[in-house]
Parts: sequence; structure tokens; C-alpha cells
Amino acid sequence: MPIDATQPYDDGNVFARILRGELPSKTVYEDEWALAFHDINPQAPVHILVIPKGPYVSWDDFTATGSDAEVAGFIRAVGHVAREAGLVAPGYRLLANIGGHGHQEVPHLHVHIFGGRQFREMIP
Ligand code: DGP
Repeated sequence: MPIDATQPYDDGNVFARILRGELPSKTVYEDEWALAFHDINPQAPVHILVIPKGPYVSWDDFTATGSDAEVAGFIRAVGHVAREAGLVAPGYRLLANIGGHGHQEVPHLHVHIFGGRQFREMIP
């Protein structure tokens, strides 16, 4: 079920639990601002999720209330992960689902990195 992006942050969500080490994940990168791990249900040969370490539901509260350091650190981490995965030359796709119409399911901001195959044009 898609979430409401205006809901308060829920500390019990699955990505919060991964951040706290309560649930396992296949980590590919971690720094002060972000954690990156393989998606449990990959939609491409490379499908990595990058999440900020702070308690943000979506891109909305993150960009409205996150510090410049958090936002910059997170965006740089996404770029770093894609680069380290060797995706820059062939190309890749970034996606952040937000709220109901965006069909966001996990209420902790995450950016999907998709790569390793040719994608079609964007379908709205
Ligand atoms: P979204 O619709 O953008 O909220 O996508 C949520 C993604 O999170 C979806 O691709 C599956 C992934 N996912 C859900 N639960 C887990 C989990 O426990 N571990 C991992 N690695 N990925 C998960």
C-alpha cells in the first residue's frame, strides 16, 4: 500500500530497522549521511537503494527540513554509489517515489539506482 508522504516519521519502518542493524541488508556503501544496499526485489541487474541516515519520510520533508550538509551528503552518496557500481559510462536511472501518487511503499526516503540494462523511455 502506498504511504501518505505527510505522515510523521515512523521509527519502526523497515529501513529504520535496517539502519539500526535490526534487519539484515546487503550493504554496498555507508558513510556519515547515507546507507546503500541492494533492493530485496530487484527490477534490474543493478538495483540499489540509497537512504539518508536521518528520519525523513520522503523527498519532501528531507528537502524542506534537512540541513544543507545532509542533503548534499546524501546526493553525493547517490552519485558515488552509481560511479562505484560502474554505471556512469553505460548510463543508469534514478527514481524516488513520493507518497500515494508516487506509489511509495516504505516511509523512509530512498532513491532507487537502476542499471545494467537498457531502459525504455519514461512512462509517466
Ligand atoms: P518504493 O515503492 O519506492 O517505496 O519501493 C520500496 C522498495 O524497497 C522496493 O523496491 C522493495 C524494497 N524493500 C522493501 N523491503 C525491503 C527490505 O526489507 N530489504 C530490502 N533490501 N529492500 C526492501
